[in-house]
Amino acid sequence: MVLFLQDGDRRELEKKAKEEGRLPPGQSLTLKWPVLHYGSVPTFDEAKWDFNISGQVAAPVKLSWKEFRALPQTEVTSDFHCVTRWSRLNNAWKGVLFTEVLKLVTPKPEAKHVLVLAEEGYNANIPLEDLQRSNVLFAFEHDGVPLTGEHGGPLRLIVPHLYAWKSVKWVRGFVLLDEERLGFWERNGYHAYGDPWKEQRYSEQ
Ligand SMILES: Nc1nc2c(c(=O)[nH]1)N[C@H]1C(S)=C(S)[C@@H](COP(=O)(O)O)O[C@H]1N2
Ligand SMILES: [Mo]
Repeated sequence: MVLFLQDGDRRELEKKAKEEGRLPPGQSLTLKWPVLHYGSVPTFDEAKWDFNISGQVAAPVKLSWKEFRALPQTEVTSDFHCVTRWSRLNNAWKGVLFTEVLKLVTPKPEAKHVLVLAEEGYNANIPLEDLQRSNVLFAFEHDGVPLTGEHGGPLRLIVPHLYAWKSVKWVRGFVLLDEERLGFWERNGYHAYGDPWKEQRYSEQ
């Protein structure tokens, strides 16, 4: 009975989200927060953790956890769309804007692409200008509580306007590139860009 009523609520909210143009084509609304990733949840060891910016920059930068947490913080609320067809709306993220982190390096003029790096070799490619949007951030808090390990804690990237495989969990840095280098899912059949509003789920090949 309780489940039935909750699903009624969900459907009402889903209808509203569709009417408001908040739900991309082929997506359904979830009120829960599914956990989805490849591999196992890495353990966080502050002493070993660092954040690296390299590639097409004047000089590479390495930050400790303390240094990263000392950067200016922002809160951004955004929607989250997974290619497996669920969307979660109104997520309140707290963290450091990508543009704030980028200020720490001097990108070379040819830096146009980014490969975002995570624990255990996971990565995702994103154009630099997409990461420079005002709602793209490295988050360590969600809806007022610290990110749990299974949701990407201590730190994950959030890129609301692309499918959620680009929102890299357990992020450890990024490489600026002069040409596109495909990431983990992008090499395995997912679309290189991944716009949910255009249903760019899979690559054409
Ligand atoms: N490091 C890493 N980040 C990742 C993934 C992954 O497998 N590894 N999966 C992505 C996918 S497909 C989705 S839908 C979201 C899921 O985030 P959530 O588990 O917090 O809902 O994380 C993304 N970030
Ligand atoms: Mo996903």
